[in-house]
Amino acid sequence: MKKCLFIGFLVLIVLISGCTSAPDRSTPQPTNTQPMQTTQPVNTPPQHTTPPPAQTIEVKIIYFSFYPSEVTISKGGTVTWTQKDGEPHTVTGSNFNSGKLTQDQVFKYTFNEAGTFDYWCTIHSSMRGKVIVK
Ligand SMILES: [Cu+2]
Repeated sequence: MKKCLFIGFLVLIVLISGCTSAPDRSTPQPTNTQPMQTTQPVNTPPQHTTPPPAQTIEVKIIYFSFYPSEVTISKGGTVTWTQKDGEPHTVTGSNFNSGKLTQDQVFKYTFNEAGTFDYWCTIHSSMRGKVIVK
């Protein structure tokens, strides 16, 4: 009885494998349907007509100056200063102050009011910058 079952099972397997291997139609390399997609679409439609509400602008502190020295940002945007000089500097305005920034330190300030904000380095008075918030 058990042997009969086993043989039946074997026959079933042979039948199934025979069925699946017999047509032999979908075997050759199904992965190579899209060989080259190196070229990207050039004419992507410009979808952003209005700037995003909160943007981030980066200013580098390098060679004893703020670069770029003047940036324009939308209200609610954040300016990030990255100190790249070996000498310490500050980012000091009338309502913000980074304190002494050493090399690779970062200072961020979010401007929630429109206006023109001058800032400077308290250590080196010739270092000056400006943030225009619109
Ligand atoms: Cu300085």
